[in-house]
Amino acid sequence: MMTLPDCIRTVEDPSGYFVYHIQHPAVTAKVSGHGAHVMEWTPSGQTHGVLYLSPQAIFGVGKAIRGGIPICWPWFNAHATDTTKPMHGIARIQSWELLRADAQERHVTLLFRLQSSPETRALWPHDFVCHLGISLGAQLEVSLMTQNLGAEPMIVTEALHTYLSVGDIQRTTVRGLAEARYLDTVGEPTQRQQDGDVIFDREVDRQYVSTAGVVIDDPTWERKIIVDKLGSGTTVVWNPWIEKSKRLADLPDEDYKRFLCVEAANAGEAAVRILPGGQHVITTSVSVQG
Ligand code: TA6
Repeated sequence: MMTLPDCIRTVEDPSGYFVYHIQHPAVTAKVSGHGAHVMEWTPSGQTHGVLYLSPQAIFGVGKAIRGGIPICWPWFNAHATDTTKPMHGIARIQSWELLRADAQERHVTLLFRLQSSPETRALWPHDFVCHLGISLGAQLEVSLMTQNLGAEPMIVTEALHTYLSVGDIQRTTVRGLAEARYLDTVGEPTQRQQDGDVIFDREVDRQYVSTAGVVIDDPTWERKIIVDKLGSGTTVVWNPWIEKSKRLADLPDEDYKRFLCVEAANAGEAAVRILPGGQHVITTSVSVQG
């Protein structure tokens, strides 16, 4: 077992995987080795955690944790041809290896690795190595690097599926997507164009064609959350609203009011083609004002 900085405590979950509890002057956080999943992140000075984590999240082999930042890779949403394969790919339900953990004066960094195996090849016929770099401090930064170790090109869709905690979804707005084209996947998938800020008065499940950062305005908790990104051509915005929340066993019925997802992604026309020996990096950064 590698030596960890004093500010990181390892707790073994009953499901047998490790959760890293970080208690640092600049930040409090939890990261699970299952899925290399940032579950909680609270910069010092913030009353409310910035990431939403469902109190009914299921921790188990083959299960995705509801909340935090699930890593959706190497496909986003359902598999293109085989619906028996896991939703949102394999990365978020695999156990990742913690390679390094460092604590600096103002932040903590973790580096995880996932390598192809007979188990992953059974689901996705490619040889790869992925690294996930996480920097936690006043700002959160998550970078997913994919390297193609095989002899064939690989096509990847992906999302850093960030759940953000808000005081009241009905008073929350997302700024920075005005005029952007998007695929509305609520009901029959339909191409639309965004008019002004994104508001939440119904189920929202949209894949915006955008490389821009956005600002989430949360007047209830008097704070703004800034989500920026690199290597991402799609911004996914999701809130399940009332009916879908009731259908999700790992989400309290009323908790649609308490979060939204703003995801740095590559989906649809932004799918990434990685040549043999090539690599691709997608990064999301989150910071808070107020
Ligand atoms: O955030 C976009 C989305 O694809 C939604 O359609 C919804 O399914 C969400 O991801 C959550 O997916 P999950 O498999 O984690 O329940």
